[in-house]
Amino acid sequence: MPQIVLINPPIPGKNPSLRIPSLGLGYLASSLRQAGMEAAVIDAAALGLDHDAVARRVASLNPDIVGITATTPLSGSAYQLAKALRPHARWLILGGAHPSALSRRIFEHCPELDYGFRGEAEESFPRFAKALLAGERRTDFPGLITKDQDSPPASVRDPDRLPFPAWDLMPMDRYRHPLFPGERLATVFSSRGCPYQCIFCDKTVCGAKYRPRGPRSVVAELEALRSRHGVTAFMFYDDLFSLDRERVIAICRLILERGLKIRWKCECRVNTVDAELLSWMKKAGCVQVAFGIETAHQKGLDWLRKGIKVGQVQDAVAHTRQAGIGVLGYFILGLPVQDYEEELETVDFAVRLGLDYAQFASLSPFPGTPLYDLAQEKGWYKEGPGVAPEEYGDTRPLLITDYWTEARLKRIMNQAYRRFYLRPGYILKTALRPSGFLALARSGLRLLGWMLGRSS
Ligand code: B12
Ligand code: SF4
Repeated sequence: MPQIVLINPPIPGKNPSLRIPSLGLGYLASSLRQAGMEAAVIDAAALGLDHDAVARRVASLNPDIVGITATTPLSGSAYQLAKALRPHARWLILGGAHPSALSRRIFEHCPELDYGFRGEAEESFPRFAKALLAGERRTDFPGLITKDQDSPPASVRDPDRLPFPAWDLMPMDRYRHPLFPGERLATVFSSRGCPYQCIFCDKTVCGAKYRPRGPRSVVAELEALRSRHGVTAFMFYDDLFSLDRERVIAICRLILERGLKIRWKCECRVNTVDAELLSWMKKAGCVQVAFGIETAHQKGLDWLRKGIKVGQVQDAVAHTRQAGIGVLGYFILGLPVQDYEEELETVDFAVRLGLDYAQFASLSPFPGTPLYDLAQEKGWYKEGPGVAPEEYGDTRPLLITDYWTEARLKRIMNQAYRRFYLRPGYILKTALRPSGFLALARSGLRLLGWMLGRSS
């Protein structure tokens, strides 16, 4: 019987199109195991379990410690789970982006919790868990928060020293992503931290210090996932995968040298890619790069402290397309320095760039970000149901100004998705892709449902 059960909480609103492994729980489970403890993982989101079903599983496992992970959008679900699990665990602990940002305030929202953890917990949490199980009552562990003790977030100095995530404890057959239909997939962190300072970014878990892993270790992890778990599709979710271009080229070279037949996607900043790097990435199996483009306007980019120029966006997208790699653009709408017309220009910019996919999000002041402090100061902060399609849960923070009311935000989000996805040229292009028609039909139906059901 495991002493410790780690849980990714249920996602309210059934059957999301993405099911992504909780890499943090995989890392924690392998670190606990390395420290000589037995752990189990219940990925309720991936398994489609509700809170009662998780409670029943936990009761049957009878662990001493239950650890729950939570981002802010899933904090409501995590708190509900903590309540349901209270009778079944000696100690209930919350970790992840939400407690990392909120610190001791989690206990106001959820008094059922015994402890919280801030930051990267692979080194500190196993030491704490061992002490708890041994009956010690020490609290001097980096990142540990108690009802009367705060702590700065814990950090892992050298991520290469960590054991690979415990994939054998995760439901690998449940994960899916529309980019890789029918393939087994995994997420990978090949570096941690990012030195940039985008105003909307929560860096309370991984921080500003860039800590790359060595190419050999990264490719060994890919190989292990391929050979032991049949994974052929990988998603690099590093904060800033392409900060060091030589390192990325070295990873690509190794993938090619080892003859690893895989497909992968990654997230890059537009100012860190060039034609040569992208051609290496393509050769090594990269099928999609996601860029945080955010807006079409330089004044908006500057206000977001994005540290990029509009011209860099155009170059990066053009080079990526020339390399034969698909491009996903992330955009933010509802900037206080831009009006409705200007946001529509952002949508038109997304169309002109020739992106394969675009994701539009409303500007959200997540706790732990500089934007959160600004929103509090200006009275712009509001918690509410999300205003975009496919948003899970209901705890998304919104930035509401006199101009950007919820109704106006909903209208721009609705129009953005319709304008980008429901144009004939896009529909034709997507329908002609292999498996494109099916994907299009699915996303079209979802979009239609959202527009009929939720638009104002
Ligand atoms: C992959 C990813 C996703 C994936 C899936 C998330 C998943 N299942 O893990 C997808 C694409 C679905 C996604 C979506 C969104 N995401 Co996201 N995502 C990420 C990303 C890039 C990587 C997550 C990861 O694997 N991290 C690596 C591991 C090692 O870190 P970790 O999971 O946090 O776990 C560590 C610690 O937190 C801690 N820990 C975690 N759990 C526990 C539990 C216990 C008991 C303990 C002790 C410790 C502990 O220890 C772990 C090991 O060090 C992060 C950025 C980042 N740097 O983490 C953003 C991030 C988590 N996402 C974020 C956001 C805002 C979103 C969206 C709202 C974006 C949007 N479209 O608007 C949605 C909402 C998703 C949702 N419902 O929660 C924010 C969250 C901010 C916040 N305060 O909640 C982040 C931090 C990005 C950022 N820098 O602002 N995301
Ligand atoms: S959004 Fe990306 S580039 Fe900006 S600070 Fe966050 S991780 Fe770094």
